[in-house]
Parts: sequence; structure tokens; C-alpha cells
Amino acid sequence: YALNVPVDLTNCEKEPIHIPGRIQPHGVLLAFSPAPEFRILQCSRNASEHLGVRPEELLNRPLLSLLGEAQTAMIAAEAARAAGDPYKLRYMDVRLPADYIERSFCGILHESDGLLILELEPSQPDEAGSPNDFEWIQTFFGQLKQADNRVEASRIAAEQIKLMLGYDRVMIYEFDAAWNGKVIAEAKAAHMEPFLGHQYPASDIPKQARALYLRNWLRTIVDVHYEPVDLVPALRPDNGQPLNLSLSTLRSVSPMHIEYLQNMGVGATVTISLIHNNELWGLITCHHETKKYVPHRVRNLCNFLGEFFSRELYQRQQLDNYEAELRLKSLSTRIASIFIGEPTPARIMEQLEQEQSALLALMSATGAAVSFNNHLALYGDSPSAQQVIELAAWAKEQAVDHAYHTSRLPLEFPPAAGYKANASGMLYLALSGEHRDFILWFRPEIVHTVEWAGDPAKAVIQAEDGQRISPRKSFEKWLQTVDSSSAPWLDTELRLLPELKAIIFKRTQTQLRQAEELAE
Ligand code: BLA
Repeated sequence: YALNVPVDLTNCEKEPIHIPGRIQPHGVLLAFSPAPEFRILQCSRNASEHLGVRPEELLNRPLLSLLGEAQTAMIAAEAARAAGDPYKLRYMDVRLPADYIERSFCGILHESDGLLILELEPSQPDEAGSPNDFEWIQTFFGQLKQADNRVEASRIAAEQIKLMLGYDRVMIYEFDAAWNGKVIAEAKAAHMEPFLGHQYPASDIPKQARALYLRNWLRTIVDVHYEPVDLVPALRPDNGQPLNLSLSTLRSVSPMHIEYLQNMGVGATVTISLIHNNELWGLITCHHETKKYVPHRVRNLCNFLGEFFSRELYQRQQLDNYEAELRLKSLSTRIASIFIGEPTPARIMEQLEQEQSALLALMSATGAAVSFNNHLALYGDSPSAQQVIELAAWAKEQAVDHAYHTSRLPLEFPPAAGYKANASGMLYLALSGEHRDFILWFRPEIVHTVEWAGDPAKAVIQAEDGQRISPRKSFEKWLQTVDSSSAPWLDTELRLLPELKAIIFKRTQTQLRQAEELAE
């Protein structure tokens, strides 16, 4: 088969990564018809190397003639067991009886569109279940229980998985609502550049890849510099279709992604999906500087912990959200209380001055401006007084129900382009029905808030011209997409406005009345 459209940087999401027709060379793939025939229909070309049998000799033969009776019976039992649960990868020790074979294998079996796929990875000398597995799980659970927040729990998980895999770097990578990602926790070898806090654009992990990772929870690239091995024949003889390798552990990886990893100076990877309620919310992404094979037993163990950890983190997130909401409520009360009672306007301005950090924290803002009773006060990184006055006049026209917010101010109000570094995000709240008094909160352009730990170029091996796909290039592309934007205003923040408004309006109405009474 051939792709109709060649894949390049502009159409990454079109690459059919589930049907590459090739595998990684560290194991052999056999695809065979269901019971009772178990007739081998496709195999990988490297059968010669690993099994000592040429692919042409294997094709059309019953599995029985390769594996012998006992092993075939084991496969049949596994196939029957996996039938109701096709997404669970089973693995077993496979020992080939024929004289021409010396190796023993870890066999991983799954079902793929009516065929069975057996993947054989040569056993490692020390593969018999390590006595430390149990101890390790105990440590993992014990430490996780003690962690008192989500970030700390993530860091512990990263440390433990690094230990288990024997890898150089383990990251907990979390997606945002637009599928951009951020490294929220990291365990790494001391000499490595930290990636903690780094952000990456959604296009680094295209849509079809994310869909695949929702089905297949664990992937590994044993050697980023591998030569892919073809399937023989290229298409399924029973239906002329490419073999679906969605759940295969040996599946050859997208050349786009391989290029990315090579440019990043990575030698091997393991990636585990983090899923809650059937949604991919993150990945445990592991890098090794050189090639590295991790036995399936260990990979499976990490996968199991990933599943456990996923649920644990979700619960912690609920708790963190609850605590954050309480914190906002208390900040909101503090600001509102400034207006309660009958304080004079001068007293109000004085109090706001004192509470300016609460005023900023309330809306996670870096700047604010308050206009009250003909006084204008600027806090933090705010545009100038003149700019604030023009901005407020514009915001007044946009306001619905006395409030307005945007996270792309320079695009909606072009004069703001001049001060977008401090104010790409703006939240406006009128303090009286007539909009004479107001509060403006400002958020900086997101580019200035991103922690790309040091120079992004450092996260990359400086290759010659070949560097088409890399975190560096992604970062440049990402810069364009976030130009003139701030972090979004969240529902939890916006929900505070009506109450705040009600309290402050009451105060300003009183003041208005007093002013009128005075005038009479
Ligand atoms: C896949 N890209 C991925 C994966 C990760 C990243 C984690 C999953 C790979 C796996 O499971 O082994 C991205 N890796 C990262 C990031 C970090 C990291 C952000 O370590 C940060 C530390 N990628 C591009 C571009 C294209 C692209 C421009 O940057 C397309 C032209 C494609 N990425 C791409 C594809 C896959 C991928 C197609 C799927 C690979 C596969 O499973 O075959």
C-alpha cells in the first residue's frame, strides 16, 4: 500500500501510524488466522535472524509446526482468554522446541481485525520476575500516600518509574484543553538539562497519535536509530488490507517522531498513557540517552502503576481544585470587605493599596488598575494611566452585565499591541452602573510567562541542516500561535464577579446617594 498524500510538516495528523507495514527490529511478529487453523499469514522479515527461519518458509504454515503442541496449546488458551478483552496485552514465556532455535522469548499476543498477532521478544538473561517488584510497588504506594499535593505525587511517580525502568529521564506530561502539553514533574540523571515546566504545542503529538494512545497504553522505542523491518507479505493475504498494528508493541514508529527524537538527542523512549474517564489527560514520557531494551514484565508493571497513579492524581486534582476555590473565595471576601460599611473613598483607596497583592492574586493577574471616585491607582505591571483610561472607555462599550474579559486584547483593541507584554489579557469590572468607577485586571502575554527552562536551543542537539522537527522548531511555531495572548480567564475566576459586583455596587450606590444629598 502507499499513502495517497506524502506526509510532511503540514499534515502530520494524516499519517496512518497504525498501519506502517513495518516493525522495530528487536522482536519478530507473526500474524495468523484464528483457531483452530492458526495459519501464519504474515511475518516480519527478521524471522531469519531471530528464529533462524526464512519468512517464506513460515508463511502458510500452521503455528503448530513452528511452536510444537504444548506451546500452541498455550497460545490457544491465551487467545480464548483474551477474546473477551482484546485490548489487554498478554505475555508468556515462549520456548521454541525446534533444533534450529536456541532462544527463548517473551510472547505478547493480541487480536487485530480478525487475526491474531504474536510478537516475540528475545528473553533477557535476568527476566525471571525480579524479587524486588513487590518491594518496589510497596515503596511506590507508600510514598504516594504521603505526598500532600498533586505536583509532589507526580514527582514521586516519576522518580519511582525512573528507578524501575533504569532510564535517564522520566517526565509527567500534562495536556491542557487545547492539547498543548507541559512537563509538570520530572526525575532525571544529574547531568541532564531539566525539562521541568517546559511547554510544547499540540502539534508535537498529532491527533491520530493521541487517539491511538487512548487504546494502546504503553509504547517503547528501543533504539531511535533502528532500521525498520518489513512485514512479508506487505498486505494481509486474506483481505488485501494492511495489518492493523494499533495494539502491537513492535509497531514501527512514525519517521516524523523519530526525527524529532533524534534531534532531541534521545536514544530510546517508553511512553505510558495517563487516562481518566476514557480521556487522555497526560503521558509518562521516558527518555534514555542511548538505546535501551526494557523487558515486557517491567513495562507492564509501569503500565499498571500508570493506571493506578492516573486515578490517584485525578482525585488529588479534585481536592486541589476545591482548595483553590476556597482560596479564591477568601480573597474575594477580603477585597469585597474593603467596600463594606461606610468607608470614605479615601479610606477605600488606602485599603486597596494595602491589599494590592490580594487584588492581583484574586484574578491571578500581574497588574491592575482601580478608578474610584475620580482617583486612579495602578498596581503591579499595568499600562500607563492614559492607556488605562482609553482602555476602560473601550471596555465599557464591550461590557455585558458590567463586565468584560479577553485573553487576546491586542487583537480586539489594536492600541493594546503597544503594551501587550503586560496586558494581553484584560478583565474589566464596572464598580457602578454608570461605569464611572471600575477595576481592570491585566495578564501578561503568555510568551513571557512560559518557563522554557533556560534557552530552548539547549534542549536540542545542534544538528546541521537536517533539523526540521525538534522542540526548538516547535517552540518557534508555538510562539506564533500564542502571539498576543494571555492565559485564559477561568470559569472559577469569572464566577466570582457577580458577588463582588453586588457588594461593591451597593457601596457605590450609597456613595452616589450621599453625594447627591450633599449637592441638594
Ligand atoms: C508522537 N510526540 C509523540 C509522542 C511524544 C511526542 C511524547 C509519543 C511517542 C511515543 O509514545 O513514543 C512529543 N516527546 C514529545 C514531547 C516531549 C517528548 C513534546 O519527549 C517533550 C519532552 N511531531 C512533531 C511534528 C510532527 C510530529 C511536527 O513535532 C509531524 C510532522 C509527529 N509525533 C508525531 C507522530 C507521533 C508523535 C506522528 C506518533 C508516533 C507513533 O506512535 O508512531
